[in-house]
Amino acid sequence: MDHPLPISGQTPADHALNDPIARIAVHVGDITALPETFGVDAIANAANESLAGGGGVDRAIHDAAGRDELIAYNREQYPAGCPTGLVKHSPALGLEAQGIKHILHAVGPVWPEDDAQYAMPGAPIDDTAKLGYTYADTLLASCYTQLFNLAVKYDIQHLAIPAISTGVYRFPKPRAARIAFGHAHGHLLRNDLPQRITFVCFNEED
Ligand code: AR6
Repeated sequence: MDHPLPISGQTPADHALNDPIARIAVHVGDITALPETFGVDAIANAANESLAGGGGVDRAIHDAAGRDELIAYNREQYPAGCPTGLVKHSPALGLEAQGIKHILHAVGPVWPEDDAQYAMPGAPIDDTAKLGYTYADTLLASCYTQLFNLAVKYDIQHLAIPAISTGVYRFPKPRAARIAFGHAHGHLLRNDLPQRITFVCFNEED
């Protein structure tokens, strides 16, 4: 069956190669220690608005890239930090030894606890809300849109992404996965870059 939205100018062979589902992978492991055979040239970070480091995957990435240098770079480039839902770029610094050139620092939303201002009027303020009916859904979706747009801007071939917001920010994991995969699929349908996306899960539950 023909693809509904083929990338312009591609041959049937290109078309098969560019099948969006075939360009998405899941890997269980540490995003700072990916096998070099993957050819990952950029990783996303689950950062906070300060861009000054934190715990979880943010800590692992700072440790691997060089904590002081990465904090100094982000402080100089982004003195106001990064608002929730947006993404900022840095070089990979110490991770360049692994072939990684870019870090995309995404600030995901904190999953709201019982606060009506975070849901559409009338929607439940919990994981039973339909997808898109909490503002946290929109903010997480915005992170993914920005990540993929930056992948195009920086000519990123293979982007690895952790499970943004699903750790200390408590975003329900299945809900976050639907947003992540939906946006990845939608982007790949229309774009050559990144050629591949690997969702890196720290454990089987992720
Ligand atoms: N590689 C891949 N995934 C990881 C790794 C790793 N090395 N370590 C943790 N994870 P979290 P958030 C997974 O809490 O929820 C930080 O302090 C983890 O299992 O790192 O977006 C920031 O500075 C989980 O599935 O990020 C912010 O303040 C996922 O990464 C805040 O936490 C995200 O968990 C951001 O919270």
